[in-house]
Amino acid sequence: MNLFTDTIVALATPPTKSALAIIRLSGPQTFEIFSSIFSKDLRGEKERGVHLGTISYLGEIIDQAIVIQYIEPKSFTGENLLEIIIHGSPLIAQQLIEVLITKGARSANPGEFSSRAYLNQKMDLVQAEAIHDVIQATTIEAKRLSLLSLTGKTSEKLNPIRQRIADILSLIEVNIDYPEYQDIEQASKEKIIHDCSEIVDQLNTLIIEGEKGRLIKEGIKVAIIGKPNVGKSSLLNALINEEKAIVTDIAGTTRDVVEAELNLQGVVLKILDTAGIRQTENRIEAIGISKSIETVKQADLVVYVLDATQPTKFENIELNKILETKPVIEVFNKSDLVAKHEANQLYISAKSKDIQPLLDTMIQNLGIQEANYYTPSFNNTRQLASLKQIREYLQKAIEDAKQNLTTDLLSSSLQLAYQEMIRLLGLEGTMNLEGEIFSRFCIGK
Ligand SMILES: Nc1nc2c(ncn2[C@@H]2O[C@H](COP(=O)(O)OP(=O)(O)O)[C@@H](O)[C@H]2O)c(=O)[nH]1
Ligand SMILES: [Mg+2]
Repeated sequence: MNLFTDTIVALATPPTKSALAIIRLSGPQTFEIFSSIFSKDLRGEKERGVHLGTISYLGEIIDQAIVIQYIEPKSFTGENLLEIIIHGSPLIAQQLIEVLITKGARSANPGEFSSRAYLNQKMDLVQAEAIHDVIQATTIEAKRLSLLSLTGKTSEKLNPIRQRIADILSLIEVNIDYPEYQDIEQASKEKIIHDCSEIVDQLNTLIIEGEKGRLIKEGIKVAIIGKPNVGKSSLLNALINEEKAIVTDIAGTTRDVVEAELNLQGVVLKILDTAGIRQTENRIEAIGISKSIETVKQADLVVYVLDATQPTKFENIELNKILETKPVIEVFNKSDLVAKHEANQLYISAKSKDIQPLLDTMIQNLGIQEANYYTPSFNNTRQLASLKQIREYLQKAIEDAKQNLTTDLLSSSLQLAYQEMIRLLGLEGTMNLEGEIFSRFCIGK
């Protein structure tokens, strides 16, 4: 079953001094290569096991090691695989890898163990992508979502949809290929419209869940903007509870964008404090202001700070245009200085760190519910683009059915939807439409 004829080796742990290090060796010659330098012959083993022994080469002991032996196909890569646990010295690791290469292994490329796992069908593409995400996650919530994908829970969510598309397609195929079988339900256009619409609804849900998952996984950029001296830098400091940005009563103090990170209920917010917007003759300040505008362009969410004692907005045509395209939260700062609060306005005092109303609004704005932290979701750009593509094919099928076009045409849109679903999971080589359709009908000859 194995696709690869070469055996690869790599250090699986960081190349620094530590208690232990792990070297992975995978491929058809794994046991042969390793047994030639190990005190125990692992070639005849039939079961997964752990072995303690000595590794030596040309009369020199390299290290004492514990070796976990995995026998194909029951391993991460689906191949014969060893995880060699040695003492955590970069020198030993280097020496051992060199000897393994001398003995016939090849240095693995980045991600090659995972790609072998995928190509040997130990996991689909969504699972393979999640390995990287699990390692990269900086919050428990992001890690949890990635683990759901890694264990296949996300991929499973496509099964019912895929089967339904195949159901509709088989119905159409049967009607095209075997018109004489009267007892088989006629694939009426109404039924196609009805079923496809239901699938589109399910896809909509998956897409919304995926977008939320993406926020949890990747975080969002929040730009704090406003006129000079309204308290933007004070707000950044209050948000992260640290005196990171310089706060003064001199307008025009902040000139470069100041960044800080905040974990807001599991979502990483990258907060960007910007230079206040106003007309200025000062060249350095002017550069700061154009940087503010660039920052707003990149932001996913904008917090527009106004001074509650004189809540006037800045005039900047370019920036105002950009703001029309962004979610903006308007907030009145320095609430401690005003007695009267306008209705329906958000009041905070950055100076006294009284900013809870803003935090609540930000959470609302993200639209993330408790359930999103536990819902498996297709949450990277590739996966979301693929879901949207599937939805587009189905919408096309619905449109064509409504216009009473031929079932051939509907069939081709649905087939494209099905293929895209397989592409999303990266299962092009293993799954095919014909197999799925014709396995469900027993039509005789
Ligand atoms: N009373 C009061 N003063 C504030 C508040 N927030 C900021 N300030 C003051 O307003 C001035 C400008 O603050 P700063 O954060 O530098 O404003 P920025 O120019 O918008 O970044 C400073 O003197 C702050 O102490 C607030 O909530 N209440
Ligand atoms: Mg400032």
